[in-house]
Amino acid sequence: MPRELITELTIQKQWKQEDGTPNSSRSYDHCDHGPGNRHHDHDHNHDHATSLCPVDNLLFDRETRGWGRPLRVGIGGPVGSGKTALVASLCQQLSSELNLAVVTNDIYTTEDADFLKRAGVLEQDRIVAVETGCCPHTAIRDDIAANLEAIELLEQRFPDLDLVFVESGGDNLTATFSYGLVHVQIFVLDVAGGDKVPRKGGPGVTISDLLVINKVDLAELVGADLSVMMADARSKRGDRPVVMCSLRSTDGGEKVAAWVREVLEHTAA
Ligand SMILES: Nc1nc2c(ncn2[C@@H]2O[C@H](COP(=O)(O)OP(=O)(O)OP(=O)(O)O)[C@@H](O)[C@H]2O)c(=O)[nH]1
Ligand SMILES: [Mg+2]
Repeated sequence: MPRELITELTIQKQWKQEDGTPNSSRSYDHCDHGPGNRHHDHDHNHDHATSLCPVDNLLFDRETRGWGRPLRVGIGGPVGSGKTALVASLCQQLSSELNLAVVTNDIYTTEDADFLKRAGVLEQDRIVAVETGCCPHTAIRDDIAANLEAIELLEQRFPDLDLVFVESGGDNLTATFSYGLVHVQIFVLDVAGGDKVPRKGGPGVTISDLLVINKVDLAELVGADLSVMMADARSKRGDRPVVMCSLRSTDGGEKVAAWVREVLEHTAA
């Protein structure tokens, strides 16, 4: 499998200066594609995951709401796609540099919070479970009170929190977070669900701030064509970023962690 496919992150660079004009002089970690340039309109082979995040593409309305802290990052996606594995990976990578907490959502249990506590990814009282008792999307989009209470509890316990991950219960392609609950949202798909899934669309696929296509290690086993998945994801998402990974490998979530760092950096108050 070409390594480029596994690590590729497409990012639109539309940074603007204070007068609203594109900031073409801004320096990037490596390649600046420039405003409006589509990824791969050029002939070179590199990893885009450390490019600056496209803050201007984020859908959260910062003009009226402001970013505030802690930054709240929603993680949604179908059942079993790897949301908890991603939360675990992000906590392991970021906890030495950031003050973190996690809210998990399960319908009838505290399974995912228990898993994260057993795995020791954070101190136990930094992980709070919400038992939704209802469809997962209801608790992250329509009636977000229980999740807001969980975040408030964590903010009281840890007044200097930098970031809270909110993991949705496993749902379907219609699930999205309310922007009253999170600032940015990541949607996680599973290669084993079939290479058709990105082209089925839905708001998680099309407008999440970052689309993660996980379990690339299973592609051959399930006959999934990763290039089809990437092409379909791009065509659904335009220039919104997509990353492919396997959270089975220890460095599987690195690109997502890099994206989170960049969002944090560029949403600083
Ligand atoms: N092969 C493989 N397995 C993975 C990968 N990521 C996660 N898994 C496994 O997939 C299963 C489901 O992962 P979870 O992280 O629990 O998925 P989830 O999306 O949180 O599941 P729900 O919260 O129940 O919707 C677990 O057995 C993980 O170990 C991956 O990249 N490759
Ligand atoms: Mg989970």
